[in-house]
Amino acid sequence: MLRIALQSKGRLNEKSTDLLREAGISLEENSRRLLSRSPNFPMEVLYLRDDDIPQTVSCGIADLGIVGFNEVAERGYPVEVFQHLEFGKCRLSLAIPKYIEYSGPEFFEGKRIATSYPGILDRYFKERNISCEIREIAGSVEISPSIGLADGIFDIVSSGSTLVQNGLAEVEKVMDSDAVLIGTPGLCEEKMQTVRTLMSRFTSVLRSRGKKYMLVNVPNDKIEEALKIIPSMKSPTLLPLADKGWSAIHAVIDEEDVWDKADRLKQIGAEDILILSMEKLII
Ligand code: PRT
Ligand code: ZN
Repeated sequence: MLRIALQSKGRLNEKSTDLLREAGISLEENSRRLLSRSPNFPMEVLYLRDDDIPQTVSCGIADLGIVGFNEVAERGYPVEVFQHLEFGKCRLSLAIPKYIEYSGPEFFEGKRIATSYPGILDRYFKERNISCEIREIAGSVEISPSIGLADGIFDIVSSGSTLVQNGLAEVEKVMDSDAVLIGTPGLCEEKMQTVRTLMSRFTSVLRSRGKKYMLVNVPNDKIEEALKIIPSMKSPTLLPLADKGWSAIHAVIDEEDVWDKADRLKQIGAEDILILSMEKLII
């Protein structure tokens, strides 16, 4: 049985439990429980604050965890990063008041920088031989320059609107982050088999996200042209229609391309374009 640590509440909680459910792993609904066992997969879930997940996994109290890569990098506990999960995407950046001219990372020499991620920032400046004063604060980092606590900040940025609201400009991106599946180093073979099953299910779920299934009828003499518009993952699925001279093509396409591809297919004489949601893509 594997134990996986998930964030108990916060930005990654819902997306982590959604991923498990979409991978066919049922979870008990009672959110007040700290530990809950899946009824249909050899796994129990331990709900923790995200700050505690890397250490809990590193020392083997949990075998696995889902946490922001930023937390893994900050805490520095030895863990295996098994898989990037493509949600919780953000970046960690340096920002300064927008009216100040920025000359490059040397700007920060001798400056005070407020952050909740002192470890990552310290490494960044040491690699560049820049010495500055890192002020560790737990929250509301972005107001530090306006109250005179710091000359700049180092924080998580997603849309960038928090920086703009606080009169700050992003000047250096230090790292990208997303949620990752981490594991205790050196898990036994029996547990690793379950981890591999889990990762392959996660891969299937992630692959099908943002994808649609398209069925389209095309005149036979337009098949070649149509296949250039909707290249398939492997060999295309081509089925003859009862109506002679016509065929149906089935293909998996990116959701964002649906309208563009449908318009182009219609222009070459395609008809009856059907777009379906895709639940899983198991390869
Ligand atoms: O209670 P617990 O300790 O478990 O949670 P927490 O409050 O420490 O973390 P939480 O839930 O806020 O975030 C969990 C993880 O989500 C982070 O470690 C990141 O990996 C990831 N993530 C993704 C983010 C953001 N996007 C994000 N935008 N974490 C925080 N923010 C905050 C950021 O701190 C800043 O205040 O949002 C603001 C910036 O957002 P924009 O869109 O205005 O740029
Ligand atoms: Zn936290």
